[in-house]
Amino acid sequence: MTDNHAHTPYVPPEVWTWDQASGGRFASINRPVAGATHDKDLPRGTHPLQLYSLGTPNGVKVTIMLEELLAQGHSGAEYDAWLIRILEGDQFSSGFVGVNPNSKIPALLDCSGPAPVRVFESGAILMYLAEKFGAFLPTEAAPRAECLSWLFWQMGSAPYLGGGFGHFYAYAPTKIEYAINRFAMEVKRQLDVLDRRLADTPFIAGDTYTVADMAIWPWYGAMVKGQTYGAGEFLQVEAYTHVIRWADAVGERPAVQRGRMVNRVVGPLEQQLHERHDAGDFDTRTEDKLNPASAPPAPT
Ligand SMILES: N[C@@H](CCC(=O)N[C@@H](CS)C(=O)NCC(=O)O)C(=O)O
Repeated sequence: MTDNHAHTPYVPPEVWTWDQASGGRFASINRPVAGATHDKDLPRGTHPLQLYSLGTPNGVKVTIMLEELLAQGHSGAEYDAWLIRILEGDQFSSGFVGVNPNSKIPALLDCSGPAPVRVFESGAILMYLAEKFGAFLPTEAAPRAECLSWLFWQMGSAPYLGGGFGHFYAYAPTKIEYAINRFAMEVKRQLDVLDRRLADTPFIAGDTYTVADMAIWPWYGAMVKGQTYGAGEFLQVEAYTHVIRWADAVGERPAVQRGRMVNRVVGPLEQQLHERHDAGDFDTRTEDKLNPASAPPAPT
């Protein structure tokens, strides 16, 4: 008798039920309900802005913005960046859910006013900070519309790159040709959108560097540099030469290099700064903290 089970086509039942084990790599955190799983307050530092995040592309957008604001001299953008380990379920604490009912990083608490202001969704955080400090978002109607169009383009498009292509190409427990084809096509189309745009303008929104670049770079900049899902060759990313030129230019900015390190828990240790509470933290690398013997001698 042959086992045909693996080849039986899936027919959705009348009513969907949750089979946690089918969640693959993210089975431990994915669930079909919202809300907190445990009672725990968030830590609170001394700076006006409290960021609860992780160094994923969505998290990095915000730490780049904060580092850019500080580099421009906006001292009100001083921040504490706390690490939220999503694979361990930190995003389901009562404190985190209070700042983001959607339980996803990044989440920001602005404590500079009489009452704390919570902001969630990376695009909303970028816009909030841009408006608060009057930076990296044009104020005139036409360039502002262009910038916000690209910012919202990113928010709508990246889930096809991450949740669609990345999930089915790299993480799904089985390789499903239909799903990979569908999302590979969409990601290539999106990269072509950017490539055509960047053939005409140095930055995404035009002549100046804005929140649109900060939002798009961690996703699509990493993609064309072959750093995402091991899919550089599969998607032939070297074809998007204008995106690569822009990705390199953005990646050279010192604030981008700092922002990329914050709350980062993967890759070379010298590029990880698990929490950031002071501008000087960048000088004391995570590696030095984990292994004090490797740290340079303290200045006398
Ligand atoms: N649209 C959201 C997406 C945020 C998001 O997907 N965050 C992921 C990490 S990159 C997360 O926190 N996942 C945890 C979970 O799904 O439980 C944003 O841009 O802020």
